[in-house]
Amino acid sequence: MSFNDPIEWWRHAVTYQVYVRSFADSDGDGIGDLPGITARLPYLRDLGVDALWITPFYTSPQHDHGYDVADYCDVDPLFGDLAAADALLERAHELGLKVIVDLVPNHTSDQHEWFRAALEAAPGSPERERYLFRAGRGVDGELPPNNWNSVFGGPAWTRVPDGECYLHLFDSTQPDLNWRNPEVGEMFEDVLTFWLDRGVDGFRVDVAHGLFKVESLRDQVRDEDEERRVSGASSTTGGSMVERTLRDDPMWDQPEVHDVYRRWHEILDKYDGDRMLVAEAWTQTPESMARFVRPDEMSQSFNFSWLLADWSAEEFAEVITGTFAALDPVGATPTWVLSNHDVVRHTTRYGGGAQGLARAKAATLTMLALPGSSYLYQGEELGLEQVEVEPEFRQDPAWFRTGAPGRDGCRVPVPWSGDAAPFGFGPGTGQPWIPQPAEWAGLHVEAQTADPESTLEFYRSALAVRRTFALTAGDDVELLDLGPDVLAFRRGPVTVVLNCGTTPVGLPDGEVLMASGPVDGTLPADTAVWLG
Ligand code: TEU
Repeated sequence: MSFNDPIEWWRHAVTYQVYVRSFADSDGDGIGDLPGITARLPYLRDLGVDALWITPFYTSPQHDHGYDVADYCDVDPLFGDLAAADALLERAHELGLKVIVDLVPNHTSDQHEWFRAALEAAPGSPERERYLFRAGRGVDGELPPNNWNSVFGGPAWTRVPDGECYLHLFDSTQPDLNWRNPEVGEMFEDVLTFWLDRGVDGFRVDVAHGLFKVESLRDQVRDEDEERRVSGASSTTGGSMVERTLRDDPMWDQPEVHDVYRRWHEILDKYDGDRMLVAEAWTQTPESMARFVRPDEMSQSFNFSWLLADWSAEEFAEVITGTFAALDPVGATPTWVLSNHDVVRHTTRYGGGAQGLARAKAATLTMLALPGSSYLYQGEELGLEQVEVEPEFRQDPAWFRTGAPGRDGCRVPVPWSGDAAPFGFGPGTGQPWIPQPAEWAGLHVEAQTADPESTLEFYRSALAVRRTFALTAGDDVELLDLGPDVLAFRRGPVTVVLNCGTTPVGLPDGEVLMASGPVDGTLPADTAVWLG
């Protein structure tokens, strides 16, 4: 369990994810924007994070809140303009914060000039070759070209008036690009250069595992088809070999994608200051995640395994050993994440209420002690829970395609101050795009600041204490056996103990550096501690 490469800033960074439309609104239209972020940068500096990742703010019809990009080299007027982006970068750098922006290379918006040209052009034209247009099946081409489904529900194909269909692994307003066409790669190299020249420190690469599809676009073999299961893959997890049955994924994680990241690595290398790439790749195994972070590819890949694990000391231990086992051979540093804009907030995943919050803080404290880089999602430092959003306010394309509630509940605008909504999210009384719960009056930044019992002050303290050892404690993690419901490990001088059971457990010797809840001699249930 170690990695020995020279220390670039991102290897040990804590990065705070800003969901742009829900962080801070400068102009009172109820939607967050770039000047809003800039005004709140001192808050992030004081929180103690090293970097921020900002979700897409480019020109977009906002069918998937910016993950449907119409112009990769401009700012949507909702969020500001290029001058506002430059001002944000300049202020962040003045404050010592790095800035990671989102790059969406798997698909464009249907309003991108390329897709509009493709619709106007004929089947077989060069314009259509930038996307994945195919004839439908069936007598009149009325059936989709294959059986793939959209991640957001329903078929992954939409038919255009001349009868051809185009592929969209997400919403029908997000047509997938044809990465086998060199024009596509050239376009994105220009986009990278455009933002690198403006001073961004890195890119979070959306759907990094999706760019290439199996060339034949063959059907996916599904469990319910009972035709074939792809099995036999195995992996070292928790020290033992376990059999895994993998999904057949002809649309994801194709080997060709790695050439793209090798080229991008070379582009970033031409710039100063350790610019970085972090993959959002929902791969099926830690081993496939590790392929994205080979030395000549990306810097990091989000490690979603903890986020997908249940509240269980055993599962958490498997996540840690599995992660190191996969990354060690490629020499990459791990990343850790518990919440983001696509998943139910971890307070709520762990049961909500007082227990959910206690567990969320305990998990966060445990994560922050591990070597590598951690990602926080806006609002988790306030202990916010997932919100039940009324149907009339839901905007997630998954909601429109399937009727499932979707992801809006973790995207409710951040409460900053005051007695009533918008809780300082924007000026005046203009309401945010999703209503904030009234009880957030007691949870906002102002209410929690300087209260030693608050979640916010817990995060501030934890990040401050982390700084005292993050760079010096080394990268070796030794798991300790303190009983079946306890996750315990030693990293250099720091011992970390997390009690996932229901009764208090005894603590090893050591001074309490930081605890996620009250500790006196023993460690209560749902609590974690750092001992020095
Ligand atoms: O998400 C990619 C993705 O695969 C997710 O949709 C994921 O499978 C799902 O949310 C798990 O719950 C990225 C962005 O993070 C997401 O917000 C976008 O909607 C999506 O890409 C399309 O660009």
